[in-house]
Amino acid sequence: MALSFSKYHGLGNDFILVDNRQSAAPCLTPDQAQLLCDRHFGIGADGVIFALPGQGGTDYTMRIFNSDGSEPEMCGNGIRCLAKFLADLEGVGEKTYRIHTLAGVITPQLLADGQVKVDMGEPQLLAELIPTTLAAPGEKVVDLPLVVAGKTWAVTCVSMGNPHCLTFVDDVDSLNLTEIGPMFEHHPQFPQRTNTEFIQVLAGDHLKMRVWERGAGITLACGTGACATVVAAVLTGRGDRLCTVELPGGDLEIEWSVQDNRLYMTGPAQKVFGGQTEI
Ligand code: ZDP
Repeated sequence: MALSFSKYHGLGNDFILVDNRQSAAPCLTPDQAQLLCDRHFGIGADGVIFALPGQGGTDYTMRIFNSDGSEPEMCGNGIRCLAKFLADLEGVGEKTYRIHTLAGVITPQLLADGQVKVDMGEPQLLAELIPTTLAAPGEKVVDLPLVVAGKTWAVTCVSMGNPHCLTFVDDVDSLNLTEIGPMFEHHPQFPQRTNTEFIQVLAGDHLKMRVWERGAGITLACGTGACATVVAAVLTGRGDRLCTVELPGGDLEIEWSVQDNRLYMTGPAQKVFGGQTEI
């Protein structure tokens, strides 16, 4: 069967977008998605995103499979790409969408300059909501010790719908992410596994971050991770509520609003190409 797709990226975090507006279930299995994400045997991507009909009064539903076939609740760079994809399908320019996700309703807004600003919702901080067993239920994990690779790291945990474990370090470039990333991701104290971010404070409003993603490994950017980064920086007194988060693929502007406790993320989303593939 031939499948039409479009390829988009947000700061090098790349996705295969599928127009699935005709049915409520994704037209690919997790196994098929995993194969399409393979950079040698498939199209190549960090994940596959399905644009599905809306539910509960939303415009559309987003579902996503990671490149290993697992299904995350949310995807920050992905939802910017989805908003661009939908606007391209509909032939519109500036528009705000209400998107149903497994992490609740997320609202991306296409701006006049081509950037996409997303209301990413409120962060969750309680241990059982991450989920993690690093603290008792009802407590937060802020700069608590976690032993990985024989070293004690001071970690902060934030859920943006999906789990994040964040560590501040002096020099992000010197880390061997390929080695330590999987150890954080699969640590038994994260029952749903975890996305893992390492952050270097360049200034109170400028944070440099590298990510090891659950189900995808090293990626060039992570939108939910950038939001979680600013939350962790504020909670630990290391950064401001309005920050530039510098990722290997480029910068995201993140604001954790005092007024409504929500995260606002602004960044690019770019179409690369469209095509057909056999599945
Ligand atoms: O939570 C997870 O399993 C992530 N791999 C989902 C993808 C997150 C993403 N990189 C983002 O930008 O938030 C797409």
